[in-house]
Amino acid sequence: MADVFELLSKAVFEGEIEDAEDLAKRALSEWLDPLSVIEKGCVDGIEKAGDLFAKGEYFLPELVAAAEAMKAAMAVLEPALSEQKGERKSLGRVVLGTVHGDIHDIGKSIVGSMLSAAGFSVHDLGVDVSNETFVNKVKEVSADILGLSALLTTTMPRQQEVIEMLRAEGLRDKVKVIVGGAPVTQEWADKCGADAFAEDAIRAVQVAKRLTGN
Ligand code: B12
Repeated sequence: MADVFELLSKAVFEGEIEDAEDLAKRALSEWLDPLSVIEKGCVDGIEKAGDLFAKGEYFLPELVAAAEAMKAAMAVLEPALSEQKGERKSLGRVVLGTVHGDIHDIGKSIVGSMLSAAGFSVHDLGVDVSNETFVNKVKEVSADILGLSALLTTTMPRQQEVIEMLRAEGLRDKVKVIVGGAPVTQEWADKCGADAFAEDAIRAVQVAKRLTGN
């Protein structure tokens, strides 16, 4: 019999919104770890949809449906992730968002939830965030970390622009910049002047802790 991870992956992959939501609830009622459910269920399903899209076997409406199903499941799972946080002192202030021209928010939001669950105070600016908005927010909250997400090769240059703008404003040595997103690599992180790269949310937490001396 298929387990809840497989069923959830399939519901996301097929863009079945109600099934995805119900299966996420079922997973929590079975006391499964929310992060495992996200990774083995939701992420597995959305990646399968992405693979078919890349091969030209899935079209945009199917990809959108898969993303909607994933978001419905995430809406159930993310509060459970945050509950693991408990009462602890903040490990630091993080400003996070997806760069201008890019509306992919699923991975960025998982990173935000995980950082928050780990004890960071996260200011999530959402998607399609202008370079100025990032810099202004870093200034406003005296951020320790700025996390920039980019899912498109065409929007990765925005990460470098934000870093250059921080430098121009005299803020570059006050905040650590972490870049991420599917096309982002360590090589790009070095090239664009970031302090670090993390390929997934778990590593993002490890890197954020290292950079803030926690
Ligand atoms: C879902 C999806 C969509 C959804 C997004 C819905 C939403 N609300 O987010 C929709 C349908 C809207 C969409 C639209 C488009 N998409 Co799209 N999409 C995807 C898909 C299938 C999955 C992305 C995803 O959510 N993955 C799951 C999450 C959990 O993984 P993740 O995002 O990589 O995040 C993890 C890590 O990267 C990292 N991370 C992410 N952010 C950050 C930030 C920091 C600071 C750190 C440290 C780490 C980190 O941690 C995360 C958690 O582990 C990818 C394919 C893929 N495999 O990536 C294509 C993909 C990214 N899209 C693609 C394209 C081309 C598009 C469109 C241009 C399509 C079109 N013709 O219109 C538009 C662009 C719209 C825009 N302007 O942004 C291409 C990009 C190609 C490229 N190299 O540039 C991809 C790779 C598909 C493909 N193979 O062709 N897309």
